[in-house]
Amino acid sequence: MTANPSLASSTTLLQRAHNIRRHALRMGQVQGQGYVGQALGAADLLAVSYFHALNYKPEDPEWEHRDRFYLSIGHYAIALYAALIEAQIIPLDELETYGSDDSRLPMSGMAAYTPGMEITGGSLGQGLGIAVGACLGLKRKKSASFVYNLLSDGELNEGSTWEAVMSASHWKLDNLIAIVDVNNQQADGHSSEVLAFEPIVDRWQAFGWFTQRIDGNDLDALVQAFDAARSHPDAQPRVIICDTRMGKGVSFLETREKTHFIRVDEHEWDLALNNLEEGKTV
Ligand SMILES: Cc1ncc(C[n+]2csc(CCOP(=O)(O)OP(=O)(O)O)c2C)c(N)n1
Ligand SMILES: [Mg+2]
Repeated sequence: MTANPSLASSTTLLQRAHNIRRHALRMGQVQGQGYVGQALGAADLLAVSYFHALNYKPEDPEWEHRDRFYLSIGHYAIALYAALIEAQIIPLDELETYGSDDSRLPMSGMAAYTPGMEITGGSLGQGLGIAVGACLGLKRKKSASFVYNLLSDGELNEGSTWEAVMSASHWKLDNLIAIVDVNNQQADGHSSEVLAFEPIVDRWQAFGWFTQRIDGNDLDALVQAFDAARSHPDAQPRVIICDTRMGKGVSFLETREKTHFIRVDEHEWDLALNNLEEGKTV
């Protein structure tokens, strides 16, 4: 069931995810560079967040009763802008300003600049702690809103993340849904080699979280996991660990070795957009 019935439309989640990827590639093309691999990898979980799970009003991004989507990882801003554009919280033509002076879409996410960008990211490992505080506040207000926090596998290296993980179960925050994008990449190489994060499910469970692990590029699995996270009956926080593929949807980016920050030759952006269209299954 869609949390926000007003957003239910004939546009499928597959189409939404495809559009999110296209918007991200176009923004990458505008700047000639960017964290595009992450946006392509996270497009499916963003489509399910914004077109299945979250309750919000596109015309009123600060609506008090909205579900919050907190992006810990400021460098994933391009991914969130693409989703906010698809959700009509940001006008489509604004993507042409991405990363330029005076744009509302800076390369790192800034809450003060962008409608729908709830927190300022950048310093990794802060988002989940902010989400814990927000969940406590919402509970005091007897709000029915959920807080979603998208964090990266690189953020599992941060002690502050685990402090927040522990606090969330102490406070029985059943209004908190963490989504971990496990792309096994970070700036210095493969996440599992920089600092091993397995057994990731056992670890979150041991901290008292309702834990699911899925293929984060499988829309059906995402829908089921988001539904289960929302409806889970016990008074505990929820986490959805999503294994995703960097560059998903563009074959030559999927197989590229170093994808943390992508620079591609000018003509390759069109190739990437064409490749995305060719692989379209809707
Ligand atoms: C506290 C902190 N330490 C270091 C950095 C520098 N930094 C920026 S992105 C990044 C990689 C983080 O891993 P992840 O988010 O998993 O990378 P991705 O999947 O996007 O490649 C690092 C170390 C930072 N922003 N904040
Ligand atoms: Mg990563």
